Amino acid sequence: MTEQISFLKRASLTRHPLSQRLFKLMEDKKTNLALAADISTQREVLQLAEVIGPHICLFKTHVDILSDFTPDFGIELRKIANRHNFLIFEDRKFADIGQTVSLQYSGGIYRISDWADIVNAHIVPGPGIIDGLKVIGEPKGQGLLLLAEMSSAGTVAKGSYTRKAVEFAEQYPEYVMGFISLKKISDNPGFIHMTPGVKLRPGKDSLGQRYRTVDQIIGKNYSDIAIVGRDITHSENPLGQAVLYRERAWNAYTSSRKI
Ligand code: 5BU
Repeated sequence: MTEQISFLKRASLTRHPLSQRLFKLMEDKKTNLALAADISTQREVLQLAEVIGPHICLFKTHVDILSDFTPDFGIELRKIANRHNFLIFEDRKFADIGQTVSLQYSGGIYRISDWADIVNAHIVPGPGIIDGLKVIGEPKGQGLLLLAEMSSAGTVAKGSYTRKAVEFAEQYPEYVMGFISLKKISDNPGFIHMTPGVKLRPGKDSLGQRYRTVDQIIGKNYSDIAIVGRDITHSENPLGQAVLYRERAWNAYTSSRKI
């Protein structure tokens, strides 16, 4: 097992400007918590960002869930992100050829590249998908995460597929920031690992989601960022729950990194 390195040190070990910013803001704010805001109205999503913003490093959206989307959504969310110093991650999971994803990323109704700092992609199409997104995102200083593993039961993203994602990422260190994965899968300290499927207790939902705890994914598996959705958004006290998750995720990080 290689040594576990602090976020601050890792900021100097990546050439990716947005990864540097994310590592530094995590250390500055002392949070490695990301919120998954799977809510269907703009007002509620923006309200969540405003309230939980001071406690997170990253706000994850599914913009196509919104029933009342207008272009103001991206503008308003950006303002809140700038005020509370967090990044915006649109969990779009692109999966097509390079030419098509470049259009999906920059155009359509959502114009994701106008407001999201980070997007993600499946590697099924091959590295052309990275080239297609990079054309749009790199000039804007944005970043990409590759889906190397998924939290859902029966996922086929494992073994040689996961290793392929690492191989692809290594070819694009100036654009790929890291991975969605259940554990640390690369020893390159510049890559960031983010893990969804997190709850206070292990378990599952009725549609294949599987949950692990913060201690499992950050403390034992050396992932970096815990992505939490319903266990915060659907709790009686989302702010209190976010504060609790923030403490747990940060403690799991500080007690498992050495230098
Ligand atoms: P939850 O409410 O904490 O279960 O939400 C998890 C979020 O993370 C949700 O937005 C999913 O789309 C997202 N997710 C996931 O759950 N598992 C994965 O492997 C990936 C994304 Br990739």
